[in-house]
Amino acid sequence: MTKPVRVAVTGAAGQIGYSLLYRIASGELFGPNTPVRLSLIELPAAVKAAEGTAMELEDCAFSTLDGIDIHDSPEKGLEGVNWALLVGSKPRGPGMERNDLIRDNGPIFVAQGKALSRAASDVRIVVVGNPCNTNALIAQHNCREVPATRFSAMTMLDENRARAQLALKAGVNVGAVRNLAIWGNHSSTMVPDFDNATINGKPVTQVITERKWLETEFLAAVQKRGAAIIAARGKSSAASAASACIDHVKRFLTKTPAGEWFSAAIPSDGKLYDIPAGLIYSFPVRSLGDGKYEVVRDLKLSSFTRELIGITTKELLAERDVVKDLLT
Ligand code: NAX
Repeated sequence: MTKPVRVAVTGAAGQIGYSLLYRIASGELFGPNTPVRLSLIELPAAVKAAEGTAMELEDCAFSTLDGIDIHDSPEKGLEGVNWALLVGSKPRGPGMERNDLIRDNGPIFVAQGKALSRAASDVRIVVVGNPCNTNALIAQHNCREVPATRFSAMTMLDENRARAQLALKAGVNVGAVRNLAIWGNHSSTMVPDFDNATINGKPVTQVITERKWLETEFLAAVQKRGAAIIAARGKSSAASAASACIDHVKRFLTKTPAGEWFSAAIPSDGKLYDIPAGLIYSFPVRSLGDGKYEVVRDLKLSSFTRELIGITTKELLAERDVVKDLLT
């Protein structure tokens, strides 16, 4: 019998949790032969709702679901887990500035970071809850027992959004669009690097020759997609965010084919592309398939992209400054 993979999801009763948990429990993430034991972590007030989600998960009768535990604290909920998917955080309230949100959510990730010392020795952490880069930074600083490289924040939704927009413009299937790296912060300053992406193996700029569209409409569509979805749906992205989280974990689990890469925010070592050390920064990443990964080196960046990278880097440095008292 294969040992179950233990996966914790915070914010389990939330919108993303609702979409995400089924796809993990169904065997889609770790395969049909790997049992999964879920740890649902919620605020005390939302435990009842998490119990409802757990009942539905049981009713799906997934043979890959080994069991479900529900917790109202990260200490118990993260104990022994192999994957910690940190989705729960406070949403931005009306009139709230980004810095207020960062300060409000910071303590959540201090507590979860400390609790991660109780996780399994191979634990890997994915932060989805916003502002995800800085939340991941806080959790990582508060858990020195786990190597920094095991912490990541999700920019896969931004990559998927960018690939979808390019596919629509070029009139191709989204699978034809590859190597679309997102640089920097998961915020409206994110940088989708269309210069190094390809469509059916050709540079995007040879297929979509209207550079002005790439630099204006495309960029704005990707950077503001989250807001457009809220405006249309009255709620923030949930199914697409859960799907991106599944993609993120899968990409790390699988060896990336030669010549390809994907986007994930990981700790910068300060040696590549002039990105300051320590920031949780979205790079083009390749998984080595054995739990390790590397940043793709020597990509040529246009002056347009470099300028935007400067802006997103500045934003992340400012965010780090806002939470500096929470970083040990
Ligand atoms: P919901 O408000 O539907 O659910 C959040 C859940 O988290 C709630 O059930 C709440 O009780 C719980 N929660 C809050 N604090 C908690 C804590 N300390 N411990 C455990 N649970 C806690 O939000 P949802 O739509 O699911 O979004 C979750 C987070 O994902 C938000 O921060 C959102 O901004 C972020 N997103 C990140 C994306 C990304 O690409 N990185 C995209 C989608 C999404 O906007």
